[in-house]
Amino acid sequence: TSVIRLADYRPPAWAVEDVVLEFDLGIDHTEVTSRLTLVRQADEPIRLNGEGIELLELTLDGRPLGDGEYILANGVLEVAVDADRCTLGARVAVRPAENTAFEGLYLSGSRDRGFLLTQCEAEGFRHITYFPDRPDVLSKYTVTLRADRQRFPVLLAGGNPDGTGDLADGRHWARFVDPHPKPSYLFALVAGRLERISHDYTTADGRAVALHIWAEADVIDRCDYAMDSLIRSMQWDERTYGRNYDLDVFHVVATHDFNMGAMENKGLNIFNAKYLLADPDSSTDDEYRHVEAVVAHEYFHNWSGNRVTCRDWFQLSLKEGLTVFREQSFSADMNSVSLKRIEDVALLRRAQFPEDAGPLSHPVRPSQYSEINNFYTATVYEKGSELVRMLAGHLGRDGFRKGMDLYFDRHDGDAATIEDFLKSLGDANGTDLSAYLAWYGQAGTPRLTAEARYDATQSRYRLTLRQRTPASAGQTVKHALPIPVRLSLFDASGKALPLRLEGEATAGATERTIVLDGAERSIVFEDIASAPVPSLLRGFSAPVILEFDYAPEELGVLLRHDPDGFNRWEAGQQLAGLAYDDCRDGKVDGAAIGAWTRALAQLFGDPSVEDALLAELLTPPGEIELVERQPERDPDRIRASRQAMLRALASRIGVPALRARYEALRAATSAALDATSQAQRQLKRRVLDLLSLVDEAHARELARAQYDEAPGMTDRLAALATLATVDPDAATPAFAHFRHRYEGNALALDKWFAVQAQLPGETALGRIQSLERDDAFTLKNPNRVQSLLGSFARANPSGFHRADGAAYRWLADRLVAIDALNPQVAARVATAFNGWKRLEPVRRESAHAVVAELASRKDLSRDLTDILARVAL
Ligand code: BAL
Ligand code: ZN
Repeated sequence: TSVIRLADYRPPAWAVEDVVLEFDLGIDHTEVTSRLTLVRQADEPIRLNGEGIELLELTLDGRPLGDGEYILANGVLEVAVDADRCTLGARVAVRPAENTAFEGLYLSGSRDRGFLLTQCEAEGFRHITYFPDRPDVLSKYTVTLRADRQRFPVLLAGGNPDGTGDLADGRHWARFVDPHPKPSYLFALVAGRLERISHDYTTADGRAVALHIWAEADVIDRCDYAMDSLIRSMQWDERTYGRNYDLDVFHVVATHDFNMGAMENKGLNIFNAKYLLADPDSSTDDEYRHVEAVVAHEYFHNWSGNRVTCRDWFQLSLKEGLTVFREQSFSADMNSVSLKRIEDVALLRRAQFPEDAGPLSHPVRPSQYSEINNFYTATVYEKGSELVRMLAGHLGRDGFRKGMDLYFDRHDGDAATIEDFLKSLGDANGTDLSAYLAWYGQAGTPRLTAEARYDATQSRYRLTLRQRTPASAGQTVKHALPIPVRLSLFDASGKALPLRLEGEATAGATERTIVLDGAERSIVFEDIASAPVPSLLRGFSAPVILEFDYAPEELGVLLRHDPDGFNRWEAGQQLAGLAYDDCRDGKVDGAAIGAWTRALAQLFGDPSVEDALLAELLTPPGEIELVERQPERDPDRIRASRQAMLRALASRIGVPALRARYEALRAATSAALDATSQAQRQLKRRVLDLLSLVDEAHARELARAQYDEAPGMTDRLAALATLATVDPDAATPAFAHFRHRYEGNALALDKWFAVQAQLPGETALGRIQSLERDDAFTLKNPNRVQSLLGSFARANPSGFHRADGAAYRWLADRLVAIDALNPQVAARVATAFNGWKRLEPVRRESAHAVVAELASRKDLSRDLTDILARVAL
């Protein structure tokens, strides 16, 4: 397969000033007529991309072109033209119902009831018509849709409405004009039978905007929370960044058939139903938060992505990292700053750190790719957001806002680069941020080591910071990066000390940010009366792995006293990591496990600790994160050690305290969605899980009762998961009940599949195979595939990595089948093989055999081939 390189970028040879599109829509056959106004930028032929479409007619300035007047080869249509300006017309046919890859124009749902929709990012538009399908070609779109009125009563495209009307034979039409130039990946249309909810919104700058959320009739009553979230997002972006919406209508559409989470098409966002629908009976608290976050994310793209887009796909993080950062800030403002930070860092560690430590590791701005669909990754999104956060931290709130204003101002209507972004932020603040560019080009998670020396005679504390980034896939030479380290020092009683650095006249604040911008830096704090406990990298001020040789009791001090909610949790995580080391191989013995259980038992009984934070503190790093602590991984042993440490914690807290806490939380149970109620549910779940380790019979009864009594999905699903872990047999009737209760509710059934897919141990594969035979299972639906195969392969280490390799062989078989339908989905599931090299030898051998065999096949898609080729290396 061919490789695209950042270094080879060249501006487009032809600009497309405007695009006139007409669609004659049909499920089996859709005809697309296009008229492009092209303007020469370089002395080259016109080259348009097109894949899987049938060319019916081509015209140049109205004159039909014959066979010899153009070249059509390898997905590129080439027309040599003398003039500097011309109109190229094309008529093509596409087949939506046959499009199982969900890229371009396709059918969601059944032939007789479903609707038509598009997905164009990154390169879907070339499946709709011939076009220079690259993000730096921005054009004005006029789109007319024509279809049978009965079958397709609702016709939508991006832009402002520009007329509707009837046609002969029961057909009708609707036209849309988008005044904002946009790249082809932001084009969208939707046609079918859909219901809507609406809201009249007025922007801060006075524009009346009709907001519409569209969904199929059976789920339209589950869109209210998304509408609330949209309104809050619009208000927040006006308040926080001074950004207003810029069209007269804003459509949002829900579909069950979608490869991504959602898509920010201009004026017509399309959502995977999973991130749009929410109701207490079928959605968990986490899902409510996800809906709020994804609605905000897609809305925020209207500026960070649409008004200012990317020059090329290497710059993907320019819009994605920035928009994730904006979304995270919004969610923090709507909920809790420190809980949001905990959630985001936990995700980074669970998803991005392993990605960056394996063969799929790549920089936030990759330098090459062979399939761009495979770069919608945790690195581009989540690590990309961390880089923006460092820049924002560097500039401060007002400075960052000034920088963002200049970026939006300067680049409105542009296809920009990461350099443009850094330059705008820097110029607005009279500073040079180009040193941060190195973060965008270097893969791998830096290791930050800190070493401390306390000199009692001089009351001085010296901290030496060093950095090192291990070699990563295809990148062996690493450079020092600017690493902002926010820190405080505490005395043994937990009091934060005023900080005076060597050479400074007076002590200042109790928190400082030190930037490590070379391989090593030492700093000396004066007037430190006794050996302090450092709180380092507060708020997770840089996406690195911190190594500092804490004594367990020092972490105990931070865990009890650090006012930075994130670092308090972090101290607990670090201590849990040490405690885990004390629980390896069946022994449960050492200072760390003692300190961890003691500190948590104390916090458990402390009424000043909020429920939500306590629930987080009671959750040690997961099995996937703990892998990082073990050079050669054996998922069974990791799981056993983790269970042993949790059992030690539960014993320390004690059955009476756990039971009492559970009963108190049970008495408070409601379906309310406020933060307090959510926190209670979350803590209740943690308490029940702990209880199940030391008081099994009673926990089983509680879980059964919780399932029966649950007023909403959060409690119901938690009970099901606990019951299944404690006693799989006892859980069988509950699973059957759930399956029946939610017949026809796709999102609830996804959770039913996912919970079962994550049940650990040797029996997992057999369970998966029988779930595959359930009537509701299909390889054609991406959410269903993720809920069963994705959950199993990625979130069930002990089940997937069984020692005999049977699950690897089974997954390989399924990947081939999925790939024939939907290459993007197959490629995503295949990333589960990313970590095979670090498995213990027996598993490594069988994983390697499976990966190598798959990688040698010649009949797989470019998406899957690309992942396998990199993973197999
Ligand atoms: N642009 C792809 C989906 C998203 O990140 O919003
Ligand atoms: Zn995005």
